Amino acid sequence: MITQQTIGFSQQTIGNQPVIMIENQFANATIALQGAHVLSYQKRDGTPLLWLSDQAKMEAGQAIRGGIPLCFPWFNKHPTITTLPSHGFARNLPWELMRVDAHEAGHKLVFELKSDEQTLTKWPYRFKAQLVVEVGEQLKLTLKVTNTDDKPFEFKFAYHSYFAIQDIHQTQISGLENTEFLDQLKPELGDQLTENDAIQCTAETDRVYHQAKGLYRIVEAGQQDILIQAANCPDAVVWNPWVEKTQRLGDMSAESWRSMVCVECGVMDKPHMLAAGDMTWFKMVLSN
Ligand code: TA6
Repeated sequence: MITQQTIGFSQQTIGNQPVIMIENQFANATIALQGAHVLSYQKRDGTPLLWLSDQAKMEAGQAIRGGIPLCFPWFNKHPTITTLPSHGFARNLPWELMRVDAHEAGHKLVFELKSDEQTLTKWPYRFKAQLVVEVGEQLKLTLKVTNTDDKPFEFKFAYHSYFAIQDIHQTQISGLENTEFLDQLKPELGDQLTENDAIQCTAETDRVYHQAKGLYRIVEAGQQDILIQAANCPDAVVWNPWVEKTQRLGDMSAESWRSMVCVECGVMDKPHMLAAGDMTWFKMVLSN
């Protein structure tokens, strides 16, 4: 039940985007209704967990650069229809806020997106997607996908998380050592590349890891580690656009690649098959 009386919950707008502001004894968070998109999370006496571009477009229907975009029901380009938006349509559509509950561990919000005539023209399957966001000592996201159609479908998704760092040159990502990956910048090398050291970005980095372990750490000298737990997400992506791609993107300031890194979790390699009437879920827990 959504009532303004729910302590620590308020509705505002940023640019032209309606957002939910959460403030409790553990942390503050901001979530845009479009895409059920977590824009910010910061623990009391902590530092911002997520990076949000100072040039993010806050306009209805436009992808927001930063926070945790939810890519669904495909990842990267649509497999066959090039005119469709990259990373699916879920992040560009308004989700419905179904519930906000305040309890001893923080706030729990339930957002919902259901198929309709518009989505069916882009993806011919009936579905219900729910994103449960828990704002407490940790930030927890659980995506639940239900196949409400009478036929099976395959989907991909990503928690496309942009993390706030001080300096990419001082940052390493551990947890993906010896895990096979596809370098999206050199696809000709195939998807069985591996490295046995922690990742240090020294140029544009765009890697899709499969059969990943679901426990990753962003480590930067002098900063609190960022811990990413996503046990039932089979794949991971590490992305930093570096100089040239940043200039091409149009919603990132020139030097901002230095203070962000994406470590994404989800189903980005082989699609997940969901039988008619079935439901599946994927949980990610973030902390810093
Ligand atoms: O997850 C990495 C990636 O697929 C990159 O290739 C880059 O395209 C990035 O996502 C951002 O995509 P977007 O559509 O949000 O600009």
